[in-house]
Amino acid sequence: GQVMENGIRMIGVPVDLGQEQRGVDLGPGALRYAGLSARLSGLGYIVEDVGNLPVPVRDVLGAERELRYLPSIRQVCETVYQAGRSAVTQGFMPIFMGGDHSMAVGSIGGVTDEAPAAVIWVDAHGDYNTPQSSPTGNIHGMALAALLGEGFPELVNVGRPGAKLHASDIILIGLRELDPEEKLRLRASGIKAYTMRDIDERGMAAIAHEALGRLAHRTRLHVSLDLDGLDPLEVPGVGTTAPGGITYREAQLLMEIIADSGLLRSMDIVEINPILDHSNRTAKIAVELTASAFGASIL
Ligand code: 6HN
Ligand code: MN
Ligand code: MN
Ligand code: MN
Repeated sequence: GQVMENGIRMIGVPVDLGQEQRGVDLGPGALRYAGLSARLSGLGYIVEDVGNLPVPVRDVLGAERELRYLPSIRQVCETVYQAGRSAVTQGFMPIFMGGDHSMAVGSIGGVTDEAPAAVIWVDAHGDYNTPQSSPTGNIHGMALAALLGEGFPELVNVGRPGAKLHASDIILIGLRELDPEEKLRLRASGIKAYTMRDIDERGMAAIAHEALGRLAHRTRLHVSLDLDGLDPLEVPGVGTTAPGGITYREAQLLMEIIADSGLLRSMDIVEINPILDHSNRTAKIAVELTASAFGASIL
């Protein structure tokens, strides 16, 4: 394939099927209107927006509702997987614009098709439920478990059979809301998670550096940024809010330290719900955080 140095490929994934609130499917538009492409090209990248991948609208999927839209989410994740795999093969750094977090099954699967990658998963939640442990049944709360080979086989086997990550490849930052069984599962998993308490006690800089150190066995990094990891007072445009989150400044610092590592190769920006937002504030903040992760500096 065509090799392009310094190329970023924006891929819209307007999926809202992994959860119940309406509006998350509008995330890709919100990020475009907040100027993501121009912000990144201003940093010197060649930016290509390939538009939105095909995603079924839930209003026409009536009978799938009782299946929690699993067949459609699987199909979307297959499409996302191939788009991610192609971007990497062609030398682009993909940015997947969600959509809810269920699409990470495809994005992280796709970017690890040729070679493994480490993942920093910024989230209030663990997204580590199985169909058995989930109190809601919402598939966006199962994405990380599926990537580790647990839960619906339809999701575990997206793109290629089996787990896409080892527990040691993934670090959670911003955790503060787990379901009871999910908590037991996460404790037993070997996944390193930095909770809000860790951030409060030790500071984001120490945690960011330690996280990167723990992922040093990999040469490529994917950041999965669930905007609900930030405090909902700062980013009101998310569906699954949990109070007491990462501040804008802490998130900026994390992204700046990630940029310094030189390892970032791909990113998800998920769970933005413009219907719940004020003046596209959440997408604007997401654009600034993405720019920082890709090397924007103040001075
Ligand atoms: N997310 N633990 C809850 C559930 O329904 O499983 C919330 C999941 C949130 C998922 O925000 O990506
Ligand atoms: Mn999430
Ligand atoms: Mn979340
Ligand atoms: Mn509001």
